[in-house]
Formats: sequence, structure tokens, C-alpha cells
Amino acid sequence: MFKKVLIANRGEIALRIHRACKEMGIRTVAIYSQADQDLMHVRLADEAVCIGPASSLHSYLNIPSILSAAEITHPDAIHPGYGFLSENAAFSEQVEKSGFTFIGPTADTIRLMGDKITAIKLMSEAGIPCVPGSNGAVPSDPGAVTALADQIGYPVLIKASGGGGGRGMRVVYQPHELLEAIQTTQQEAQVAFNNDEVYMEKFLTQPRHIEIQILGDGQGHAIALGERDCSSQRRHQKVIEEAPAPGLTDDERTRIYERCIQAAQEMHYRGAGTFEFLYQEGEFYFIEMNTRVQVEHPVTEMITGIDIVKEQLRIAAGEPLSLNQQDLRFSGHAIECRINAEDPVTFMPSPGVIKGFHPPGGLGVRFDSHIYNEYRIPHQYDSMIAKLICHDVDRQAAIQKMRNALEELIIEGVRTNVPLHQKILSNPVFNQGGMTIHFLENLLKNPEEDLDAII
Ligand code: MV4
Repeated sequence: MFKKVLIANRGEIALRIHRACKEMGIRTVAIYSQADQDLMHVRLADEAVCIGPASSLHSYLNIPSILSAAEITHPDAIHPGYGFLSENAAFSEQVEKSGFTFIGPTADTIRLMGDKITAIKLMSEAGIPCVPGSNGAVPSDPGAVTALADQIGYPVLIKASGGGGGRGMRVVYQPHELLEAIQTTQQEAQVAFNNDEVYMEKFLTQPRHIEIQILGDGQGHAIALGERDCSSQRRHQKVIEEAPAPGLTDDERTRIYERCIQAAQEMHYRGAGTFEFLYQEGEFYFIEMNTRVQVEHPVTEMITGIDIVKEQLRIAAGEPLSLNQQDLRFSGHAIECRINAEDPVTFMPSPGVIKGFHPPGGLGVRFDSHIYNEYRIPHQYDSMIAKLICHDVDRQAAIQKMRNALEELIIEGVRTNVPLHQKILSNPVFNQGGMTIHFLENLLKNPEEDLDAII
């Protein structure tokens, strides 16, 4: 096992990785920007190196700075967390060239999955169900592309191959809009991703977002740690995630797990990964694969009892998977609320100093956060400051536990989205479960009359 790991991230996930390392007897190196010297994991890490100014571009995204920090502290491996350089193939390559282990898949895998056209082609060949579409870049001939859209059926969606996570997409409802939409998406993609390739898919109008968490050992063995429903989102930012996904049949589950396991095994996938699907009318449609640990990994940990970050470390150190699919036991239901320092109504970020803090507790209540009383939330980074995860025997009990936990939680000095979570958790559609990706935006658009507020 590694003796020392450098954590190339900040905030709650840096602390999460630090904890996993310490539990495994691994020493940690924190790297931090000039705005981040007061981060909790910087205090706790065995060593800490300032890598540059507050701006991410000059710190957490600055590959030479991070590698310099590694050169002077000699870690065995580097954990990229999520966001920042976690899905940057060049980073993983340079980490390995410098003699450190990158905790994640190979640079080739990251590159293949980063290009959505190649990712879909690979998955389709491996038997993963995909959205009906262009099977590659759209043809350049106007006649051919028009015929293709007619055959797929409107509405269609034009997506940039270099995009993902909702970036670089355009819906086309009518044939007469098609050619211009393709051209505009290509131009935007060229600027945003330095890659003007676009592909076409049938636009699914009422899907749910369901993703499958897998672990692969890089030697042809993979397991599926179940699914998460991440349909509660606003502007492609997930707000609440849960596991398992409400309403799936055992048969639907086993079938999609088997497909993902087989695909991961065929490609000798190494590390933690997520197959993202749209789910509509009983069918799964693959859209993207994430090659990193995800923000919402705790809900999977709570229902499986598996520490995904520790598994990442073991896999990166070359250990074979410790578990077979048959050994997995899924238990109960887990829900995660992402707590953001933002205005609950306008969604404007609300950085500043935390004045008064009390985390919730109790059996099945998990609070993953780096915040503490008097901590100053910098304005330069993402506004997520905590994840509150509740686990109980079933969905209803997990929701009730979450309501109570949100009631216990005290964060003062900055605005947070806790009131939004309370509104969601009291909504009948949410309580029924199985919402589409439009649920939250509809809830925000059509606020139920709040009579108390009017009087
Ligand atoms: C789609 C889609 C409908 N049909 N693809 C947005 C993020 C990116 N991962 C893929 N996305 C979508 N792809 C087809 N063919 C609708 C979305 C989408 C979405 C997907 C998941 C979660 C939230 C979403 C919000 C808006 C649109």
C-alpha cells in the first residue's frame, strides 16, 4: 500500500480523501491555494504545500505547480478528487511520467471517455444501450444530415463531442432549424473545447437521470455498486441524490448492472467510474461515463457499506478487488442534500465567515464537510460547503431523517440552500419518488401558494 498520498483538491472531498488515507495508515500531503490556508484538511494533513494564488487556474488547475509540490514531498500517489484535474488525461499522464501513481483510470481511458463520440461508440459495441442517434459525428452533407434527423425523429439534440455535463447542447424541434443549429453548436464547441465535432441524439423529453457506480481493478474484474437517482437538479447542478433509484424492478436493475459490469471488464476499467443513463419508460439510455469519484458517492457507500475512496486507493496500489458482485448486500435507502452557501431563492453565491455552526447527528446521519465555526468561505470556488447524507431502512424513513437533520443543522453568517431542501422534502411529487430531470425547475417555476407568506 502507498505510504504517502498527495491530495490534489480542496474542500469537503479533500477532507474525505484525507480521512480514508489516515484510516489506512497512509500519510497525506495537502496542496492549497493562497485563499485556502484555513481549510480543515490542510490543518490535518501531515504536510501542506501552498501551490499558488487563489484563482483555480493558477493553483488547483496548474499542473506544473502540483507536480512541483509532489517533487518536494515525495508522495507515492496523487488523488485528484472530483472537478479540477480529475478527468484531465494530460494531468494523469504527467503524474505518471513524473513517477507518481495517478489514482484513477489510465490516461487513455480518461481521453476516450472525455470524447463523447468515442465513449458512446465503445459502450454501444460493449452492449450498453445508447440513445438512438447519429452513431458518430453528424455527416457534413446537408442532405444526409437532414435524412438522419428525419429517421431519428424530432425533437433531436445536437451535442458537442468535447462537451458533457450539459455543456454544448442544442435541441432542434423542427427540420428547418437543423442545419443552423448544427453550425452554431459546432462553432461554440470549437471555441469551448477546441473540437468542433458534434453528434445527434433523439431528444428524450421526460427522462430521469440514473447512474451506475462501478469499480474495476484494471485486470478485468469489475463490480456494480448499484445505482443513484440524480434527477433533482437545476441548470445541470445536482441538488439531491439518492440510492437506490425509486421504482426500478429487480429485473431492470440486474440487467443494467450486468451490462455495465461486462463493459467495464471488457475495457479493463481501473478505478471508480460511473455510467450515466437517461431512464424513460422502462429503458436505459447511456449518455456519458465519468472516470472520477463523484460528489454523490456517499449515498452508494451508505447502502453498500463500501468505502469507495479506500477502494480507489487499493485499486491504484494494484490490489485486486476484494469483493465479488455476489458478496454485495444492498441495505435500505440513502439521500444526500448538497448544502451550498448561496441564496435559497436567487441562487447567488453567499461567501463569507461562518458565525455559528452545529452539524446534525444520530444513527444514519452523515455530514461530509470541511466547514467549522469562524471558517471563511472563499468566493473563488464552488459554493458547495457540505453534504448531508441520511440512511434508513426505506425511502420514507430516510426522508424523515433528512427533514429532522436539516432542522438540527445550524449554519449562520452566510445564506444557504437549506430552505430549498426543506421545500423539496415537503413536496408531494418528491415524496412519491421517481421524478424526471424537470422536477426541480418546475417546482421553482410554479411555487405553490404560500398562504403564510401572503398574510
Ligand atoms: C439528453 C437529454 C435528453 N435527450 N440527451 C444534460 C447533461 C448531459 N449529461 C446530458 N444531458 C441531457 N442529455 C438526450 N438524448 C437531456 C439532458 C438533460 C439532463 C440530463 C441529466 C440530468 C439533467 C439534465 C437536464 C437537462 C437536460
